[in-house]
Amino acid sequence: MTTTNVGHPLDPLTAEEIRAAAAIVRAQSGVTDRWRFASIDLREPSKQALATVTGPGADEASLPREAEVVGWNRDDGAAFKGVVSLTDERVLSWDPQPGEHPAMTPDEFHECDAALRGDPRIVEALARRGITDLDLVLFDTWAYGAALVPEPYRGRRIAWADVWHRNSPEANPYANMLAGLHPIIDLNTMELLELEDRDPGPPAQVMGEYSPGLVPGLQLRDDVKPLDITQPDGPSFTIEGNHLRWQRWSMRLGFNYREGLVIHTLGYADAGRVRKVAHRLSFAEMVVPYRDPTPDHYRRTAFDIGEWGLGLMTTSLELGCDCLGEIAYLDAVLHDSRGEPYTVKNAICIHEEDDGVLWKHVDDRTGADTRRMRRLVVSFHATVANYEYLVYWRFYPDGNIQCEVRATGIMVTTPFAGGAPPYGTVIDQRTYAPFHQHFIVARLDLDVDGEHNTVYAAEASTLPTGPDNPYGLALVQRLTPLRTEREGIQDYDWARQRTWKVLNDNVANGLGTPVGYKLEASAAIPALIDPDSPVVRRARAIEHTLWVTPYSADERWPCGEFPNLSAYDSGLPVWTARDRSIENTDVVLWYVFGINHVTRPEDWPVMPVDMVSFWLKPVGFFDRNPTLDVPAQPGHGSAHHGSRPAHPEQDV
Ligand SMILES: [Cu+2]
Repeated sequence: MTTTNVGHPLDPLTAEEIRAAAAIVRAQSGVTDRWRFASIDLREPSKQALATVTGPGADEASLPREAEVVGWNRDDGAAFKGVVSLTDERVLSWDPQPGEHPAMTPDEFHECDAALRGDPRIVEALARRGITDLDLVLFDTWAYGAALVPEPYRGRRIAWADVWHRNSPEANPYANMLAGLHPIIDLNTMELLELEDRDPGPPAQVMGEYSPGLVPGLQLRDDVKPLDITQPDGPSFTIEGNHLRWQRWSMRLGFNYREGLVIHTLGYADAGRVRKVAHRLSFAEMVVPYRDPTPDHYRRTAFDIGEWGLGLMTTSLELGCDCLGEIAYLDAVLHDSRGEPYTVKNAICIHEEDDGVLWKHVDDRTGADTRRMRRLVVSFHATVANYEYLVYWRFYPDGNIQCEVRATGIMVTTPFAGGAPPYGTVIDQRTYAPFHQHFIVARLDLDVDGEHNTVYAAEASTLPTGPDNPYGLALVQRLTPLRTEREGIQDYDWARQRTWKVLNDNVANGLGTPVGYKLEASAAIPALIDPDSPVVRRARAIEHTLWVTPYSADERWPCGEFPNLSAYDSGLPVWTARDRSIENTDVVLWYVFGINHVTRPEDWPVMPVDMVSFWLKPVGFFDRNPTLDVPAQPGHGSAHHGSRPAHPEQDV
């Protein structure tokens, strides 16, 4: 599979471009070695600019390349954000961000670990717990919310850490939390400000190992035979640069430090013409509050995208992809806090899967007609310290899109003395795993057959029994247009089976009704948190299932651009307070879904994946089932005519 770079304006920054952007702000904006770069990322061209280069005959490489740069000075903590023209080698803007703390960087995580293990107060606290081999200790740094920062450190770039101890060099680093032991660190000076050191009680003897060699008495199953997928003629997709095509689908793949994978310019070819479905799909935030008020956990509220970056946490699938069949990979280019680029090999996986039956009917006279489903899967895996998020965007031949997240990895667990706390599940000897939630905010910039769309709440409604409905059977669907941002704030409603239709009222299908896609509200979870709690003040976005905003290039981060050490949510609640019109315009849907993780013994010591997903499905986008042209399996499945060739693939 060749992946030559064709230089499209939506391609992520190259290593050379990242290095150039850092050099330009150093030379022109007084950025010194005392600074860190939180992010150097492509400033994506506007929709209008893109439209000028994607038409027939347009030169796609002709748009100016720009980088968005965020950095701060470690000496005074002052943060700046700017735009750099890579084409003109010039800083276009460089603006102070007073009071803001850019996202945590992996460099700080590692430097923090190094600083802590060299601190005599830590060494002494560990020795008192009988731990003298510091190679067996892991310092796991977490970010703070502003309201929980101890008074003397307000305004500083601080973090707190857990300390973990493993039983042997190869053992699970997250098996034994040293409860009660929490350093508080200034990340700019790497100074240990405070060491919380409470008496943890006697240590618990847990079996926290999952690697077979470390699990006592484990017999591997011996009845698992090989299951191989062979694609002798290769996969059915093609990828040129970042442009991916499969059956009728086409899209561009992007990637950045924060969202990880981005799906750009998604279209479906229908009768030889590419019909737009979405301009851009990504995850814009993930909020993980632990629901345990005890001293070890009360400040554990991770913003895995805004504080840490799902892109930065993305792991190379060289390390284990476990997709079967013919796979293509794309690398990702990121950078460290000095602005030095590095490559994550095989960051994005592209492959095709069999998925059972697509459609079927058995006719008395003519027998069975069956077509098999396949799906194109574009995925990436992020390891956020102890936890893994596996993200799969799946595209189906019938126009369906499924976004699935699998949560796995190792739960945070803590030993307890006395009775088990009610805020978690006991999973091992005197050890519990606190309840927590994973809220993911998907940013869905749908453009169904064009930019002018309206979102409708669609609800099932029963009619009263009466002369027209004598048996009480009548069920109708009510569509309510969401006309303003305030109306666009929606909650899932099981009793009414609420879904949301994104219709283009300006384009009719062959039946005379508007073309559309619907968002099926699966995996929606309620916030279940006091609205006045500090984490909700920082993440108002999680209080509702859906938000709808008119497209604005600068509105990208639902909990604010800088959630690290934030006090309030400066994203969705602030934008939507303007109550702008969202009718027949370019709308963006912000869908909040996730896992209310009531921990189980079976999730320990490594969690079998928990899967949640939502779907986008065509509703009247096509006039009928668009997959009648899917060929039967050779030698199977079409009782009428055997296996006929499909329509020749339209080149789009
Ligand atoms: Cu969980």
